[in-house]
Amino acid sequence: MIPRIRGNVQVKDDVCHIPNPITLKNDFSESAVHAFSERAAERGFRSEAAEDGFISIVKNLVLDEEAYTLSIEKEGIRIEASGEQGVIWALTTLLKKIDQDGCACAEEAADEPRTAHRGLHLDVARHFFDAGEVKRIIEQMSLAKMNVLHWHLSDDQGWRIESKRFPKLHETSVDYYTQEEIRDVVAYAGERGVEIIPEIDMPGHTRGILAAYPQYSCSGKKRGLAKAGGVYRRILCAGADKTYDFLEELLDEICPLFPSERFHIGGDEAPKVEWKSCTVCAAKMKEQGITDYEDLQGYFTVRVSEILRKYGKRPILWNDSLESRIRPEDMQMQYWSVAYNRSSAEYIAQGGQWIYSDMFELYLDYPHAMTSVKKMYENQIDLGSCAYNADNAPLGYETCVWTEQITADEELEKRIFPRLYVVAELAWFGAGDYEEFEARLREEMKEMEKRGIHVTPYEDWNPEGQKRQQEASRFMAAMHAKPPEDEQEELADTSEAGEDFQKKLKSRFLL
Ligand code: TNX
Repeated sequence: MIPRIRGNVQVKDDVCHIPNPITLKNDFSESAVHAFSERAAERGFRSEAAEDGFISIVKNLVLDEEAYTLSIEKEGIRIEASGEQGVIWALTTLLKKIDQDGCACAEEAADEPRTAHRGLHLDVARHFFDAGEVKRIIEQMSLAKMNVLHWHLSDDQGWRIESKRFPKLHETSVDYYTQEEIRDVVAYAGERGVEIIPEIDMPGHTRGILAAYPQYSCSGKKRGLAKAGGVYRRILCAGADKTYDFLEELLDEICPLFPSERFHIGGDEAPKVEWKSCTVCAAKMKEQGITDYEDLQGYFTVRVSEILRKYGKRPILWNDSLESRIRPEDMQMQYWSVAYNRSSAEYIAQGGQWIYSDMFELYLDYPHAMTSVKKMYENQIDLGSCAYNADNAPLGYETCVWTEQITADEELEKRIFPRLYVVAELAWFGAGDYEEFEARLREEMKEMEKRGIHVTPYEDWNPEGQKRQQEASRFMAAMHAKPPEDEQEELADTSEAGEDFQKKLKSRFLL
């Protein structure tokens, strides 16, 4: 990412000026080259195909999917990769060189990432961010060679996908993406090496769905969208077969919008209060021989996963779901909360696939006072808290931005940048010396600001003393603020989140 290439960089000559127009000889990577042309144009460079192009792209099947080699000489540039993804990263490296000084130093490099999953989770349900803003963020991710955008598209405060079959979903939530916009964002991301994994969170965090179709809750009573953040009692009824019929029809419409082979179905923070007084849930448990409400969630998850499988997709689930022994076989787990440490450690030890997103390490909705640039870098994304086994490393890292308290594009970008680049650096290269990294990061953020992106100013990257204390307390107070009167009885009791969790919260965030 930040002007640095993994592998042996040898400066063989002085400089190589990139000509305008840039000519490319390219046998196999159409979409990577299409995106490159667009991005080069933004920098004032035309590009065209040519038999003896200044840049030649050559297939080399020996290389891994994301690896590439780049050889830069005065006379021309040669890229080798096994497929589109490697070409995208090679061309992205070249773009960065254009950004730095309009020319590239003559060098040879072999580059590849340490980890396969380098993600950003973006919550567009609590507050909505339009397709243009999502694309702006995707472009910055790609420039940092991040490769997954986990798009959190529904929650208690809103549903964000146009649905032709269930139009009340998007009509109730008002702000949403049309299907055409979604296809456009997905294609834009794909050309830039970013896989989009959609998330429809369920059975909890579903007031967005239930505000439009209350018949799929246990009580069937009509209630509006949530007006504040929190964990709500209202969730989908897991006992009723009509819930699954509805989800099947809905997923039949949504799955084809997203080419990814993965689909996130959430599973976090699903209080069982309503299930416990629902006769339909009780009947389903009896029918299935289930005696535990966590296992009813497991049953729900397995049924939804079976639907996904028809579309060639495997489910990803937040680690709360591991509280049930009933699980989809092909799942991947996303670790966010220390509260489910025991079941997570067991799952990991048994060889389950997982993605690391510990809230204390990787949440970008938390202010810099709680998760500073330096702390993120120096912790090197600490895996200690989930008792992971060295033989079973995570697929990679995903940093999350939740938006209960983020309302504007500018604020969103400042939360994400520069910290996304810390994660990108660690996920691609691994850690090194903080001072050296910080110097590069400062340069990179200057480039980013030139592109019109809002970034947290340097003096706020690592708040200390009183400034830190104030910023952290302000955030914690807002997070724990009571919702409006008429919403309070809807909230679930989360005071039993667990001692581990409370301890960690105190030690990390309260001074
Ligand atoms: C927990 S992370 C949540 C989200 C909140 C977030 C706030 C996760 C799976 N659930 O619903 O937005 O904390 O930081």
